[in-house]
Amino acid sequence: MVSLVEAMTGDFPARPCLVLSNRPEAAGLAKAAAQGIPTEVVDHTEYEGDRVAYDAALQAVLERYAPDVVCLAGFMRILTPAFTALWTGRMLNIHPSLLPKYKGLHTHARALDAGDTEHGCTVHEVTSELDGGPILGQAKVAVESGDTPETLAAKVLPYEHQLYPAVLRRFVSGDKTQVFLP
Ligand code: NHR
Repeated sequence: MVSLVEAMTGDFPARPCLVLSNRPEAAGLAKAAAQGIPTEVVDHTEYEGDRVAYDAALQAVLERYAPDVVCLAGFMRILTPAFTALWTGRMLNIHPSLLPKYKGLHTHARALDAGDTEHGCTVHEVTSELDGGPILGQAKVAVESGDTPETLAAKVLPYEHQLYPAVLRRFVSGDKTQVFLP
């Protein structure tokens, strides 16, 4: 999130209008506020597992800020099909694997367990299919002997910070061709 916000200056064809979290304690909220960006929280624990009601509350907040594009960045609540349908073609996510490999959680451990020699991250459009929307960009890293889920996560993270702004820049310019890094 911070990498996206920091990229959105000068000739970047977008500006941040809101940082929204499901967790009141999320560190990103204070970081966004420090940059002068409005913040909101919609706390999923107040919805007792009612995902439809939760997503309706998210939508109500988003409508007040009227973003053109929503970027998920570490947002860990599965979104309902009714909600994703409202944002088709306008919502992106960054996922820590080379999709279509390892949709869902614990991606670094799964890449290691599979003996993969390369791993990375993917920016994709969000659809009702979890981590299954159109791929907009990927960055690859080599898996080395001795890597653990933690070292692999630390290797992928800087690429996430590079890839997401690069994809967003292209995407908001109307260009959906894929970005590949390095
Ligand atoms: N929602 C839809 N409909 N489609 C996608 O592609 C989505 C999505 C919501 C989040 C991010 C994704 C990731 O980058 C994302 C993509 C959370 C889970 C998950 O299992 C899975 C994938 C992603 C994010 N969430 C659990 C849940 O019950 C909670 C897990 C937790 O709190 O740690 O929502 O990986």
